[in-house]
Amino acid sequence: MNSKLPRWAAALYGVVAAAIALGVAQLIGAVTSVQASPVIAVGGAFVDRTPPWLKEFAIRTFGQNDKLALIVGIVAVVAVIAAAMGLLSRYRLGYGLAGFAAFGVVGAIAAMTRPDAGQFDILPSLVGAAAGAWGLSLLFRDTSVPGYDADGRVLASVRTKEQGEGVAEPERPPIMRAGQELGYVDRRMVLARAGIGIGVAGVGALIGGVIGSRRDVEAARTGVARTLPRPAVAAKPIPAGADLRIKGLSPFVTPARDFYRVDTALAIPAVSPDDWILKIHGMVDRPIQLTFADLLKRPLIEADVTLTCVSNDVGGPYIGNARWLGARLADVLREAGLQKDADMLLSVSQDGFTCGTPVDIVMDGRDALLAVAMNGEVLPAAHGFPVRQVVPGLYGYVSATKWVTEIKVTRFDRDEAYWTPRGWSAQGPIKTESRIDVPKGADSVPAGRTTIAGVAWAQHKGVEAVEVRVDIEPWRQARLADVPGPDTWRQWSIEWDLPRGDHEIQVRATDVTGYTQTPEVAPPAPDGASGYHTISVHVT
Ligand SMILES: Nc1nc2c(c(=O)[nH]1)N[C@H]1C(S)=C(S)[C@@H](COP(=O)(O)O)O[C@H]1N2
Ligand SMILES: [Mo]
Repeated sequence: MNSKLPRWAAALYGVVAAAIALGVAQLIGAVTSVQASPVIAVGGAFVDRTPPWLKEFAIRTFGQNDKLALIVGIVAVVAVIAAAMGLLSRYRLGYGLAGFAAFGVVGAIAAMTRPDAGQFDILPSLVGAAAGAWGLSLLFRDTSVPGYDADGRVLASVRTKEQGEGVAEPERPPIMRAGQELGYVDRRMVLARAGIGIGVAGVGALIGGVIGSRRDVEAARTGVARTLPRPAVAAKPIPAGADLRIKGLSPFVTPARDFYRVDTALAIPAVSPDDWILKIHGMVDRPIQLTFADLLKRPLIEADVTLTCVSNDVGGPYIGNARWLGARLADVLREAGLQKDADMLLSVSQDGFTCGTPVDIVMDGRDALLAVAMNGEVLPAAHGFPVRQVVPGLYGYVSATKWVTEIKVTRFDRDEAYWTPRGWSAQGPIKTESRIDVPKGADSVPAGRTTIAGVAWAQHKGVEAVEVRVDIEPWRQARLADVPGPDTWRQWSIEWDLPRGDHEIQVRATDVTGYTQTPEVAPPAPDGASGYHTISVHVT
C-alpha cells in the first residue's frame, strides 16, 4: 500500500515505467533485428484498421507529417494510460503490473499480426512490458523517510529525552491523518527515482536507435548494391606487377575493412540514400541540388587513388589505396557555373565536418570524384555512405569529406574549414613520402640476404625513384613495382646483405617533378610530416 505517495508522484512513476518499457523494447528490437518497435507495430496495426475518412483527415491535417503525428499520438495515449496506471498503483501495485501485462499483450499481438512479422517480433513488447513492470515496482518501493510526518516534521516518537534517562519516550503522540500513513514523501527522492528511470529508458532508446539505424544503413547499402551502375569510364586494369606480394608488405589495394579511418563524429553518421541531397551553392550562377538517383545517372568514373591523412607520422599507418567509383566533381560544378573569383569549395558533411578544397585542383582534370563505391562495393558506412569526396593529391582533411551533403563555392579569405582554426594549414597538398614495411622496426633478422620493402607515394605527381640505405652506406636504388597511374602509392623492394649487429635502415623517394625527400623532420601539424622513415633492426 502506497497511498501516501502524492498523486503527482504516482502518475509520474507510471509514465517513467512506461518510458522504461518503450526504451527497453527499442533496445531489444534493435538487437534481435526485429523491424518494428511496439509503437511502430501498434501504429501499423492502427493504420491498417483506420477507416478511410480518418486517414484522409490525418493526411489533410498533418500532410507529410501524418506518420509522425500518429506516433506522437500513440505515445501520448500510452503516457495517459501509464499515468492512470501509476495512480491505481497507489492502491495496489498489482493494478499497475496488470496494466503492463496488458501493454505487452497488445504490443505483441500488433507485432505478430504485421504482414512482415518474424518469429521474434513479440520479444520487444514482452521484454519491454516486463522491464516496465519491474521498473514500476522499484519506483513504488516505500519512499517514506521514517520518523517524519506528512509535512516533514520530526515525529515525536523518535525524539528521545536527554541521554541517561534510559528509555526513549515519545514527547507527544505521532500525528496521524485520515487516509494517510505515517511518513513524509521526499520530493527530491521522487524526482531522483524518476530521473534514474528516465535515464534507463533514454539509454535503452539511444543504444537501440543507434543499432537500429546501423541496420537500416546496411539494408540501404544492400539496396544500392543492386542498382549500382557500371562505370562509364573504367579504370585501367591494375598491372600484374603492382603487387610484389612480399610477406608483410602492404597490399597494393587496401581492403575496406583494413582501410584507416578518421572521423570527428562520435558515431558513424547514418545517412539514407533516399533522403540524401547534395546542395551546390554559393558563388555559382545556378545553385543545384542532386539526389542520389541523379548522381547515379551521371557517367561514373573509376579511379585508383591513395588517400593519406595529414596526421600520419613518418612511417605511420594512416594511408590506404582503393579503387573508387564516382561522378566527376568538376562536371557537376561546371553545371552550377563557378564564378570567376571563387577559389575554395567548402564541402560539408552530414555530421557538420567541413573541408576546404582549392577550386583549381578539382577543375584541373584529375579524378576528383563524388564517390559511391570503394573496391567494387557500395561505400561502407564508415567510409562515407552514400557519397564521399575523393581528390587525388590532397590530404583527406582538405578533400575527402565523407557523408558529403553540401558544397559551398566560396573563397579561402571568406570561409574556414573544420581543421583550420584547430592549428592545421588551410592548404594540404600531400608531401612526397616513403615507408618501410619489412622488416618491421625492432625486428630481429638473421644475417645475410634480407628483403627490405615498403611503399612510397607522391599522389598526382607519381613516384620516380626510391632509395634505401643501411647505416652510413651510400643510397642504393630500390626496385619499383608497376602502378596504374600517378595517384596511387608505389611498392618498392631491395635485397640487402645485412651483417650481424644493430643497424638503421632508411628510405627516401623522388617524385616525377624531380623532388627528393629531404632529411628535414617536420611533425604532422600544420601541413604534414616529413623526414626519412628510419627503422632499427637487430641482425643475429
Ligand atoms: N565527415 C567527415 N569526413 C572526413 C573526415 C571527418 O572527420 N568527417 N575526416 C577526413 C580525414 S582527416 C581523412 S584523412 C579522411 C579519411 O577517410 P577514411 O576514414 O575513409 O579513411 O576523411 C576525411 N573526411
Ligand atoms: Mo586526415
